[in-house]
Amino acid sequence: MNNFSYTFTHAVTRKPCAAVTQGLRATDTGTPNHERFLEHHTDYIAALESTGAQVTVLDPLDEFPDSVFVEDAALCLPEGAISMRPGAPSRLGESAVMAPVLAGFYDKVVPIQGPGFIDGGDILVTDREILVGASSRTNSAGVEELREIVGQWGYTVRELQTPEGVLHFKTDCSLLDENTILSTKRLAASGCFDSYTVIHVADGEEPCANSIRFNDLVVMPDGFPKTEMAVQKAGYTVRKVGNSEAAKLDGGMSCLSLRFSPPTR
Ligand code: CIR
Repeated sequence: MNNFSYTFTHAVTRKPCAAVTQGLRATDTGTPNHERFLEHHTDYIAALESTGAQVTVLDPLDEFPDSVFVEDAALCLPEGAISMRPGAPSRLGESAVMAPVLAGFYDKVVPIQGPGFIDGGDILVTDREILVGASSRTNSAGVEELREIVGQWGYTVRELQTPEGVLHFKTDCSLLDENTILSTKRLAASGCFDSYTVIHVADGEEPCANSIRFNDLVVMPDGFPKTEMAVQKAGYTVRKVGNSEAAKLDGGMSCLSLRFSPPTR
């Protein structure tokens, strides 16, 4: 396996803290149940570990209610890690907590210094480019700073628009392999994936667009049978994980981990 955008030796996760009940949400559909969230989180870690990856599980961090959503604090590439600058004021400090963890794996952890903002959830890395959706959390200044950093490593960054009312770019899409993207129809309609093969999420099943390809598995939230069948039919092995509690906070499968293969040193 050598496709860096979906084969990984490592993942970092953080257990949901008790204060996760206070996490950010666009619409209040109920308070997440902490116990159930922990159960789902344990299942999620087991799914990642079942592929042979080494999964780091960080302690809960009550000072940051949304800290279970580790993806937003960093971007991990083979060349180095980049510490993000999250656009929600209550989450800004999460990257400073994540950076030393990543320094355990990487020689280089480069910070986005601002004034722009950028969340990891708005970044989709494929084998040929890095797509970033401007959103309520990510602005063009943040994208530009990312472009400067990863440009030195040979990456091309394409700035796109996250659909109105959608939290993050990857709320609506996932990479399934180097050429295939699972996407909501509303996002794919913008033409942003025209050079890729697109599998559309079934109507009414939009929340499962936030899935992840992790080694041999596509990890999907439970409860979206039509899309699950379409993904299976396309030849992928699907592993379902409960996501009812994270979904109350607009979170899905990608948000719960940083996935990477650190350089050997
Ligand atoms: C937030 O609003 O920031 C959290 N409640 C959810 C973050 C989800 N993260 C992601 O999509 N990468």
